[in-house]
Amino acid sequence: FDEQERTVSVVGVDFSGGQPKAGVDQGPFQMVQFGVLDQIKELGWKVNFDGTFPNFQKLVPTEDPDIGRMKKPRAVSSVTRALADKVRLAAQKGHFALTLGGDHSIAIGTVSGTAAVHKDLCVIWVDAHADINTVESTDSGNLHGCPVSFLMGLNKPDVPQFEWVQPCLTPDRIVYIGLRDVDPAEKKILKELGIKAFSMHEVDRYGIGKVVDMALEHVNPHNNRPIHLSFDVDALDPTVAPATGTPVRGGLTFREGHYICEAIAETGLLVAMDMVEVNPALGDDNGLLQTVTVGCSLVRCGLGETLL
Ligand code: HAR
Ligand code: MN
Ligand code: MN
Ligand code: MN
Repeated sequence: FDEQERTVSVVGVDFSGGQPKAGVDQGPFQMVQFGVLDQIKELGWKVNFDGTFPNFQKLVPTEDPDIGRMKKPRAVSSVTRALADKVRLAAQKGHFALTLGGDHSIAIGTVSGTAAVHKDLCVIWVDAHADINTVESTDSGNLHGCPVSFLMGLNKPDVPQFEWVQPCLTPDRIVYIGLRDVDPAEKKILKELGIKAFSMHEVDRYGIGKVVDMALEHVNPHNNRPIHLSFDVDALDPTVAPATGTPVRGGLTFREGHYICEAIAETGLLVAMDMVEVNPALGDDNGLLQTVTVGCSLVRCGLGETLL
């Protein structure tokens, strides 16, 4: 990014329809209230924030019965479609696209938006979960467990509500870090497509430094692809980020999470970041503060905050 381009477009997605727990739609308010926008400005970025809430809630239809196993398909579709447009416009201006969620179904929109502009995009998905269930394989029907299948075009025939989604990700251009709760059907998909994943087992074995090196080497072998970092706060251990809808024990430490963001920022190739699944309604006040704080500091690291 040159001087003029150091602008972040921040989109707050007040949306929870990709999963059943209320409150995750308040994640963006909380992070903004905690001061994330000023913190980003202090790092030297210009901040472009459309703070008119409700931003996306107003797109949620009142009637949205299940289609097959899918829950709230119309809501997820219309919100992610509008979000994709916003993110695409930001990327077209050369801005860094920062999206504050919201549940992880919104990545259907964010990755679609950046991929429409950055043709050679690769994605680093930091999560306890693989979020690659298809509309057939999902047990829960919660679409936050499915975004990657839409982005890769794995749902055939096309689900009419999501026909607008252009398959924009190939198996070699996504890599996971932090997995520890992957459904059997998802394991099968990952294996069959040869998708690279560094689970917590690999983080233990190699250490986070080596894991991030290997992840980048896999997804960006020539260091020339723009990177989209989709960070689900539940990748962190629940002791570090308790206020989230589907916490899983044995996650990334505070430093491991931050190291991932720092090292990716250091490549100079990061063009977009999602911070999702911060749910202020879950847990006690301390857990809430802890989770919102860590969400904001991960964002700052992604935007180049360094220790020294
Ligand atoms: N794999 C399970 C499902 O499909 C759980 C998915 C999700 N939770 C998340 N996504 N927070 O990362 O329902
Ligand atoms: Mn997720
Ligand atoms: Mn998750
Ligand atoms: Mn399609």
